[in-house]
Amino acid sequence: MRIWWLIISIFCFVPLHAEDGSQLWLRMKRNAVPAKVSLSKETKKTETMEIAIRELRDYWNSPTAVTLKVASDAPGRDGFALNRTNNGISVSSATDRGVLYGIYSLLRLQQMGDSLQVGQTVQEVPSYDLRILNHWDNPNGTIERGYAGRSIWKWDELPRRISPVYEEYARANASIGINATVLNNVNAKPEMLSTDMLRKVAAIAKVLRPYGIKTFLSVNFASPKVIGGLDTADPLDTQVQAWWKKKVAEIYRLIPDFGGFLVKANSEGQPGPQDYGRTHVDGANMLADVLAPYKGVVMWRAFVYQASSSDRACQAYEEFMPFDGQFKENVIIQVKNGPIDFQPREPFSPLFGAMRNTQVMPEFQITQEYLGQSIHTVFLATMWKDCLDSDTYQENGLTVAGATQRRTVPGATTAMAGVANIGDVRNWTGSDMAQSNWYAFGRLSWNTELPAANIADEFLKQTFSTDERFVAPVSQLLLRSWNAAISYMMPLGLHHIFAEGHHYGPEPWCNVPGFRKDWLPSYYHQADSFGVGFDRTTNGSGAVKQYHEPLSVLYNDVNTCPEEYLLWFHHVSWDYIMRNGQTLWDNLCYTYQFGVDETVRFVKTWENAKAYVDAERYEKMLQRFRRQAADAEWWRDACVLYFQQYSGEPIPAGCFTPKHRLEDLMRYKLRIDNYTAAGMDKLP
Ligand code: BDP
Repeated sequence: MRIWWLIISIFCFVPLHAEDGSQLWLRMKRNAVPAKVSLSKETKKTETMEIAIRELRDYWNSPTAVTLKVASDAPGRDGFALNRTNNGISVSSATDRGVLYGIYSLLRLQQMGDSLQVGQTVQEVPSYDLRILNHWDNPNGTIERGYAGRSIWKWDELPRRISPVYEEYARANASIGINATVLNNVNAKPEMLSTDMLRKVAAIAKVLRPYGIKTFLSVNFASPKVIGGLDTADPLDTQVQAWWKKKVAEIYRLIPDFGGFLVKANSEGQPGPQDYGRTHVDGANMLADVLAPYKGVVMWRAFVYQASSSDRACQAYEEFMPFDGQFKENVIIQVKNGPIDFQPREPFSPLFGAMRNTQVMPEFQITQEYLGQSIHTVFLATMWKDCLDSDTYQENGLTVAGATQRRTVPGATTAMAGVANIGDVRNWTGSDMAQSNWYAFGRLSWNTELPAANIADEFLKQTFSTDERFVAPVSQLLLRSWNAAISYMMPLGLHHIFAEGHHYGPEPWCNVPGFRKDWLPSYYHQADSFGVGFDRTTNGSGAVKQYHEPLSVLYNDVNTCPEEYLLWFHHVSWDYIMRNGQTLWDNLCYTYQFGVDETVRFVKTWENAKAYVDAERYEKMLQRFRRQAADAEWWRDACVLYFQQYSGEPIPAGCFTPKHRLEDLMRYKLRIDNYTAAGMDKLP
């Protein structure tokens, strides 16, 4: 009788745990008996230290005892040392935060099936001071370019109710070294700075703080006017300055360790200092002065372009280079990886390395606005490495990583930003595989030297399975996925031929009457009966001149320009002979088809991985891989058939037979809610 009762109660009260992806890469098995963890004598038990102790007690499965130690001679700047002797393992750092990163590193080793040997020491110091997420979340709960539900910040309930998700978020970030976050959209609403909102922000900051995460806000430059009641937001106006001073004092009363502001000014309709005849320097330095007494920083975005006659790719450089050396030392210029806008593939922005007397930080987009959103699997570590490892040639061997990691002045802050792909769906990122990009951003901002392959392995082993029969093929899939996406979307340097507005599918023909021309695909592809591509050589827009030699010369010459950037820098004739002997037209067709073939192989790889993945995540990802393969055909047909109108050439025999007709694709309009997982099968 009793036993039956027991069985029935277990059945009723223990939920049958469906795999919903909510645990991300943090899937350690909880100990039945707490692990042996102690603090060294002089180490204080701060809140952060309590987290470190709790994590180890609960999840460190080894009998080897661990001692945590904060000591001034241990690595600083969030760094740590792990050291194993006969007496056990010590985790030491100059700060409690460093110890926290140390214990997560130890737990990662355990999850990966690795261990520290006696006598072995591991020392790590992060590449950047700030490893920061940028949420493009709005106060009304929507997310600009968000594909994983609504915002995790529940402003309506705050500060009364603190969602448990905030702490899960903090923990996930700390486990991969992320130590800062901007809570709201760069297209910032002025009311974000109202006292009411700031109290809510303070409540979030309080949860994030013990996990070593600093809170930042995006601010609207017109705030003194819109919520301050002033009739101007001119940065040189003393009343405006006084308003910011008072506002910042209020923020620091509520959030003593507040990080600072992120500003998108005079870009895509946002207000800025130029509205008053002032410059980016005037605007950024005014805010920097106000934040300086509190050690706050200003991250001022270089993503600015106007509907002018000059090439959009040139504008950030033209705007910011003349100001080099004029920004205050707590200003960091935040530069997108490429000169245009998070396209599938761009050369690195020429501002990297060129601004020598200004602190510059790279901004990457984790959310896949231009890379299949939360449907396509595109592992971005490969793409970010490509940028970070680029040689700027500004100085001997100075890469983008090197240029952004060095300090222009001793007190300056170094940083790397990523536009988050996080929302309130159970698995955080919509696609279970898209978690890998959040993971990769954290790991790379911690250590830009980490190979993409290591990051893929780490992610897969912790999130899915350590079985090599799973890890080896799926890791290959991830590593090839960026190149595959470029191939079926925009090969050979093509860019910005997306559908208008949502940017999910292809629309190289897009023409919206009255639209600015630099918002239309034809501005970027320039297809005509001669050829295709944007002439940015010295005969064209001259963008090549913004690169240091030898790059400027290399990019300028069609014969030496790397083929992956060919149509970025050159307008090339359809019959131009590529390095493999094919004409440009044929090569374009074959590359699109290669992209499609890759996605078909990805479906196969995933099907073969079935035995190693739980049924829920397997099924959901399978749907996505299939959708990606169908979308790749959609992209291929749309682009090849559209360009064929100009080239007048046939698709090479045996390359592929289009699945769609151009006129059908041109009529098709994707409704924004059609491409959520539920509506995936409604696409062409
Ligand atoms: C573009 C996005 C737009 C952003 C903008 C930015 O389409 O939603 O506001 O970037 O970074 O790529 O400011």
